Amino acid sequence: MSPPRFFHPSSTRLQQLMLEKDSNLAFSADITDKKKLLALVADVAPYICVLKTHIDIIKDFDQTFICALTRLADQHGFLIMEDRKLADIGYIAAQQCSEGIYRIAQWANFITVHTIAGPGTLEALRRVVKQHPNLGILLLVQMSSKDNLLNEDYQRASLRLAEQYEDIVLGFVSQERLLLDSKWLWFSPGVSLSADQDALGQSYRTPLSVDSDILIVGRGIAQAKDPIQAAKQYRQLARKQTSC
Ligand code: 5BU
Repeated sequence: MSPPRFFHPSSTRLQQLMLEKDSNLAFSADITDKKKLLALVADVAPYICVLKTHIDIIKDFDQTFICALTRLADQHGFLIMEDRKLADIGYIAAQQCSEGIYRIAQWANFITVHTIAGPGTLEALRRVVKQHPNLGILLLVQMSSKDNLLNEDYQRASLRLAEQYEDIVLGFVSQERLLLDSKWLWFSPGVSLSADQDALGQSYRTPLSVDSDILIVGRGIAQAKDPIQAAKQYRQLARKQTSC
């Protein structure tokens, strides 16, 4: 079976967008008001190839939000990564992915998944992906937060799981490239030019010190005085890191 990076519709489209838009930048739109979120996304959309969401923090969520977001994605050319960090037994993870009010599998191109519960989570998600072929899985192997518990044994075991489920796993959320094989996509959060930490354990590196395919920036853009200018600057600095 060929690895998903080369045939999955979302990884193929992502690599196309990265080239077309000359961007390795993901904007993490961690904003709780849907109108404000959509307005900011419209502003920075020309400079990003991925929009990362936490759909469950939006206080006025409804289906019109998904319509507006996917319209923006089509209009401006970016993919949507829902940072849901699924971590439960397969039976529940599958439902969290496709049911409830969010129905993530219907609109997300990527969803993040913890490996803590073992292969059952991925076994169940394989069934979801069969029904939603645009959805790809990103496994969390490292985190940016200070003193997190993802030790090296855990990371190695997670990488092995990815190999077993390479038909649905497109890559990783990580702080560095842990494998040389170019079949995987690497996404890195914890990127900022203006801070080296926040008050709650987040730790940051500058774009130039991160080697990854996609650099994820949240508050560095959202809380900048001029978010459009900030998005342009992060895009410029992030694209030097590209290996695609
Ligand atoms: P920030 O505003 O750039 O700190 O936002 C970072 C985003 O990336 C936020 O949505 C986090 O949930 C997400 N994140 C992270 O910061 N660190 C990690 O290790 C992972 C995700 Br995985």
